[in-house]
Amino acid sequence: MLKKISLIGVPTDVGAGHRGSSMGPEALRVAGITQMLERMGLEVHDMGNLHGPANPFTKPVDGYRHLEQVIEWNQLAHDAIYAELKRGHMPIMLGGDHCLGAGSISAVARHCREQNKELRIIWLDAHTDFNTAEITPSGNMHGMPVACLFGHGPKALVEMSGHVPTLEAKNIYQIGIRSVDEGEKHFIHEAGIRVFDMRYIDEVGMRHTMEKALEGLNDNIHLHVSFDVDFLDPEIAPGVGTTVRGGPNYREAQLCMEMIADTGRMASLDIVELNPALDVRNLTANIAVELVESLFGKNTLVRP
Ligand code: 5AB
Ligand code: MN
Ligand code: MN
Ligand code: MN
Repeated sequence: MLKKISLIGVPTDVGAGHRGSSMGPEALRVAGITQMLERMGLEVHDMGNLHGPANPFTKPVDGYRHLEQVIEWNQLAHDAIYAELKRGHMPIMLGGDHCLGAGSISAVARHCREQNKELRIIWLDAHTDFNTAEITPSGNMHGMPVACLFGHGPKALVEMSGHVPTLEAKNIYQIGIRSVDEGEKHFIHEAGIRVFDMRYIDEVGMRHTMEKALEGLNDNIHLHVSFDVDFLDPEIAPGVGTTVRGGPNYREAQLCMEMIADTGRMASLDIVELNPALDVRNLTANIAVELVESLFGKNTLVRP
């Protein structure tokens, strides 16, 4: 694991239906993300927040809400993350809504291609985020980043990594899924994405699920975690715009993070969709920071 961390705040909610995830970066800082990482022995560079367009809060046009602003924020995130990877730092994107997954992951993919590395994405989310302008029920672009990475979406986002499509089915595992729109179902199936939904986790448990998702990792694989906070059950994480009942509980989420930590291979991370305007005393931000602590190996004991 890289020892130098760069925190990149991307304070926007242009891709979401609710206002407020733009306050996510600051809430994570208030919850002590920097101090926690330093306690874990890491060198932390807080790059501050990126500056982009305001949220016009207008209606969707041709299936996209705030397309222009979404593209601009994604380009900013892409450039910042790519620059940190290039200088050997591990970027942690503090979102911001999940439309930023397109910018972030396209930067990671571009870096991997240059380094001749394979990419594996662990997508932790209640949603598959595989909508397009044609099938979206909302026009909100935080429901579209995975489709963009698979080559379906606005040209500027689809082409951001310099290679279309940015991802193929072999590059991504989705975990915790429990809300998929009708149109997305067909599309996800067609794309062949491995989706470990809550039904699967109920049936076989988080341990087996993560064993599958992390199987076959080696030195040549860059592991990226895209952590949409609505992955968590809303009972423990109410501070998100799109809550869906029946997510992983505290211990299941911890186990998920601990098993990722055990691989020692996480090389970039997004923390997205935290909405402080909907939170209770910064509870969700605190839980997110605790889980990220586990992601960095807090509970990894030297076993006999
Ligand atoms: B999130 C929904 N599928 O497209 C849509 O939180 C919700 O980044 C998207 O996963 C949720 O509007 C996007 C209904
Ligand atoms: Mn998401
Ligand atoms: Mn989600
Ligand atoms: Mn959401």
